[in-house]
Amino acid sequence: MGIATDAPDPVQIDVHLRDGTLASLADDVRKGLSRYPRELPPKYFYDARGSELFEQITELPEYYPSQVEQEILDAAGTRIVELVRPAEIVELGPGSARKTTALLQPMIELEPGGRYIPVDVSETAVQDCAARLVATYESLAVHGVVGDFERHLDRIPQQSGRRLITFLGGTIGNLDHPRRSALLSALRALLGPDDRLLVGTDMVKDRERLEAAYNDSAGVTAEFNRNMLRVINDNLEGDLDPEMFDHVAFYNEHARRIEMWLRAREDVSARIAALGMDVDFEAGEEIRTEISCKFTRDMLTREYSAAGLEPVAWYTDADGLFALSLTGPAAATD
Ligand code: SAH
Ligand code: AVI
Repeated sequence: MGIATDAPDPVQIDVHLRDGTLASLADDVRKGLSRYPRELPPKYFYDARGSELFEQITELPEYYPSQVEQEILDAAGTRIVELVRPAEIVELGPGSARKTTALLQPMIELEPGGRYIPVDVSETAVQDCAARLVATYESLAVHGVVGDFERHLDRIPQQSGRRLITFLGGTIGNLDHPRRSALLSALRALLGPDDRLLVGTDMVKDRERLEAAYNDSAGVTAEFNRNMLRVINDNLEGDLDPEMFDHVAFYNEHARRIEMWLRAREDVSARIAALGMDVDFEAGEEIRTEISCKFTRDMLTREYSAAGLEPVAWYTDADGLFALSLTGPAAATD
């Protein structure tokens, strides 16, 4: 006998990438490799392999941001949920969403039947976290969005109750100031009066600790960095040899950011067939693949204020290595 089920599927996933992404990858690669300095956007690290490599990074002893953010969430997750009382959590760039459990668990305990909306460019990340979470929380609905949080915020499903938007991991630091300010303003526009935004940020600290986190002794970050070239090869019929490029990561103190580059070990000639493009690198020539900005509390307060957001609460670890800021829409001043 078949089992009749009228229950709605607890998982729905909308995919807004694929063809569009290929077009934007093509565009970003054509432009990014034609200008100086050469530069590629970090969102292209995250195919299935890149997402898996990032997960390995989170386990590295040197990569303190994941461990410390987890500690802060473990200590403050229930308090945050009691303060906001969300019916749903929208998360930008969740990856595996492992840390988000510290918010989902109390949300469900407070009121079963909530909804989780992960928004990530990595299709495997959205699928895997959705499957794991509905298996863990019987009453949770997951509506995944495979999309770019800089382009597809309008595809986030209609709100069904008070909303907490989370942006964890310090991923906001992978955007430069103009892009952060555009994203924060767009997020502000999504918030109703009782909705809240929770952002994780890595804080300014000593160079040694920062540089160690991006130059791990196991070489995982180097592989993650080189994965960008594999993504180009796989999607645009390229023949860039990742082994011909060294991983370079350093703290640019003036700009308060880690910069990751790929540096050609010797002269390299490559073809990206889908673009009809030949690219030549002289030995030592570099491509910037990521910036990872570090913050102070003052910088954040100013950036939030400029986006129409006001501080609600601040959570950090004893050493102030990483912070979570909870903000809400600023009261109208007119
Ligand atoms: N929040 C998780 C994962 C951080 S890794 C953590 O803290 O461990 C960054 C995540 O953001 C990846 O899953 C990546 O696929 C996603 N991402 C990066 N740029 C994105 C973009 N422009 N739009 C949507 N997701 C993006
Ligand atoms: C996702 N993002 C916040 C990470 C970071 O630290 O900037 C990505 C990363 N790059 C190298 N290691 C980790």
